[in-house]
Amino acid sequence: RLTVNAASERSYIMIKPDGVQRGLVGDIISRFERKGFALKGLKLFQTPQDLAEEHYSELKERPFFPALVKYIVSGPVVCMVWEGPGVVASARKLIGATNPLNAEPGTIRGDFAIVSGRNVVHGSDSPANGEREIALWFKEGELVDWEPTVLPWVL
Ligand code: RTP
Ligand code: MG
Repeated sequence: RLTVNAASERSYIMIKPDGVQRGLVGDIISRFERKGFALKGLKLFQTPQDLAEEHYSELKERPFFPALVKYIVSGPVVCMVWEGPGVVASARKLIGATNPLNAEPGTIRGDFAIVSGRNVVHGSDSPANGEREIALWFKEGELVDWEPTVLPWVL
């Protein structure tokens, strides 16, 4: 089990295969960096079927579940852990609505996507799910325990 600093909050953010294929990795990472959150984990990863199914297990009865899993395993993803106060809800705002047609311009999905089935990025929907997903996608030792020295200028 990965350790957590009780004072901090973490979110699992993932650039989905379409985001990688379309060359949006740098832009997406840049948005979280500029906001001021701290990057604690980062890797390019080919998702196995069972991990994709486990990640979205809450949706397994939904009609789109098979297509969703097929989408997530269709190419490499970028797995990230971002940390900071309120990062889970804030990341969801930066990402925008699930259906990109409802996502505001200025959000990632609002700027880059059209349909829910190709919505470029994932963000945890609660701090508890954030920790669940981090434990699912990262092994012990893959996360780096560091504090950015810029923090006094942000927090
Ligand atoms: P995510 O988990 O990927 O961050 O997305 P979310 O919270 O905004 O939406 P969620 O309800 O968790 O759904 C997970 C992903 O399933 C696909 N989806 N397709 N065709 C559809 O109606 C539909 N609904 C959801 C999307 O890729 C969504 O991000
Ligand atoms: Mg979700």
